[in-house]
This record gives sequence, C-alpha cells and structure tokens, in this order.
Amino acid sequence: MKRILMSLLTVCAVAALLGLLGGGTLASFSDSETSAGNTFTAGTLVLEVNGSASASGLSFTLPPAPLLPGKSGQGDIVLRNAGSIDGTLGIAVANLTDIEGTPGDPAPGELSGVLLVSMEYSRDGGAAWTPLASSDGLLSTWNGQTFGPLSLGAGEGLTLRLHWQMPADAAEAAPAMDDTATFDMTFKLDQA
Ligand SMILES: [Ca+2]
Repeated sequence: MKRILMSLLTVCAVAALLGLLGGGTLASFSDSETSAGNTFTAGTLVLEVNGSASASGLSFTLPPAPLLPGKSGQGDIVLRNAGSIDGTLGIAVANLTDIEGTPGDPAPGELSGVLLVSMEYSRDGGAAWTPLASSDGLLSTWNGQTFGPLSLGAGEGLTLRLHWQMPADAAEAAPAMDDTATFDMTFKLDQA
C-alpha cells in the first residue's frame, strides 16, 4: 500500500570556453515526469523547477560572460515541492561530454578538467547559503555523482546556486580555450 511517486526533471547545461573574443554558453532544460498509477491516492508529490512542473523549454545562460582565466560566474535554479507529501531531493549529474574546440588539440577537449565548480543552496531566498556536500571540485568530478539528499517538505522550496571559475593561471586555462563541455542534471524528488 505504500505509495511512492517520483518526479524527474533533466537539465542539460552547456559550458563553453570562448577564448578572449567573448560569447557565452547555453544550457537548456528538458524534463520527463513519471508518476505511477495507484488506486490509493493519498496525496501528491510534484517537483517544480523554476516555477514549472514541466520544465521543458526552460533555459538559462551559463556563464553570462566569457570564461577568461580567473573569471567566475554563477547561476540559480529554483526547486520546489509543490505537492502535499514531504520529499527528499537528489541531484544527479551524468553524460558529461567534453568537446574540443581548437583544431589540432587532442580530443575530446580539456574544459571539464580545468573548470572549477561548486554548488550551494538556500532555503530562505538567499539570506543564508549552505554548501552542497562533495560538489566542490573540477567539473569532471561531477560526472556520475548524485548530490544530496536534501529534505524538501510539502510546499517547501530552495534555490540551488551553481558556481564556476576558470583557473587564474593563463597557462593552465589555455588548453580549454574554445572547448565546450555538456552535462545533464536530473532532479529527483522521492517521498520522504
Ligand atoms: Ca582544447
């Protein structure tokens, strides 16, 4: 009789290093949701991403400025349990792919091996931030990881903030110039 509902939303983020000429990178969201049919309906478990329970088509720019050596940026994703059942949130990263952007450089590209990333979250609109455990490191270390779980009670929300920074050492950053890295983030809300 125990009922378990899940909501899955997938984010595809693209980070590109565009050298000294400027430009940005794109990330697009798409989602798929599943909820098992069940006769014993006792409540709902709905995960909203940036205000939508069907996040397909949402997008944000990552990063807002060129990724020059030493440059950093951040982006926010708002997650909310819009249902009536307390849940626990897991954040999974998968399908990390490096794409070489400089002819002659060895494939598959070096961006995920030099780009420093971390995540933190706030439950009160940004008044206090808590680092997300194990999220501080090179982008390459995120692949295959699941972060959390974080409690997300019925009606509760949080803001997830992604940080990224290029190494200040130009020689260290140089191999990743013009390279691109893509990855998927899946947000999963389980019944608590
Ligand atoms: Ca390269």
